[in-house]
Amino acid sequence: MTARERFLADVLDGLSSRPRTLPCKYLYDARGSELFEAICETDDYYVTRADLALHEAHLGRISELIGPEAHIIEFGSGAGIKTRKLLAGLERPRAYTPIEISAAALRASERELSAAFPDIEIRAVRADYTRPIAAEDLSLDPPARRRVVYFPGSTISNFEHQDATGFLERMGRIAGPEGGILIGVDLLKPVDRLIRAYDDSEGVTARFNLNLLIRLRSELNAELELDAFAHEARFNEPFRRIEMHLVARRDTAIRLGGKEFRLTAGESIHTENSHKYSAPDFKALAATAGLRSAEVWKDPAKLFSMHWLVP
Ligand code: AVI
Repeated sequence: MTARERFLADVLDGLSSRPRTLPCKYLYDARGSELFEAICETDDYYVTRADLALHEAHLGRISELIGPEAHIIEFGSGAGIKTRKLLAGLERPRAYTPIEISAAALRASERELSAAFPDIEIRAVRADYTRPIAAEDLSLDPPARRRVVYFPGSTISNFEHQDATGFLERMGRIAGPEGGILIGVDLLKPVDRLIRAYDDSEGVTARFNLNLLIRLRSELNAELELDAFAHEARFNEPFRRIEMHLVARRDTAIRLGGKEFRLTAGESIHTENSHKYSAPDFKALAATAGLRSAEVWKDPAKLFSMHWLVP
């Protein structure tokens, strides 16, 4: 199956189901990734700034825990400022492996980090980190003293609990018995603050969400009226998560792949979940994956957390 066929099959599947859904991974084409970066710059989306402030506040202790000559394996491209801070703050890191599906992002990360850290072996792996990674892609000869899986930014929030457990288990296997996982997790907080972060006043998150419909038109030849949909951020109390929806402003239809999907006014297409965890909630989730949260840090404003998970 080609990537386009997979995309079409997933969209047909999601639009046929009730409630209607679209997988959040399709939010991140080149334009979507640009818009996500713009979201991180908005005043309302506090996550990225809080994550950075956390790194600044606790890097000394993080470095002490990780110790010298570690192999840092990042799930994601890692050219960002947090990775640089981490690598600069560690004691003689042995190697750094970014795992990233986008060849362009991976090349940029490899180029920039090799220039910034000439003494660290940079071993980029082009792969979808949500799927199993070949063991030989991660092995070093001789092996590093310890492996650390690094996953900042709270992307774990976008996984359903069951998938998050499976993903954490896989990270645990990669880190191994001597290793650890350094993972960013956005904290539960008052709903109005969360809604503002996912429906920012500049409208960037709205454009990010609506970009998914633009993709359906340009890549799958869908017929739809873009102005018939509005971005909405909702807090789902029982699931403790922010949900992004595309809500029909009026009765409308989407036609694609020989099918017609009729939406009545107010009906929504659910496009993303972002789960929010208190520190004990995330500890409990990690425990379901056989991992112990040995230390938790928060940024000075207590908006964001990072856990050090060990087997
Ligand atoms: C990538 N991820 C951690 C973001 C989040 O906060 O859940 C995605 C996002 N969606 C809308 N705004 C940000």
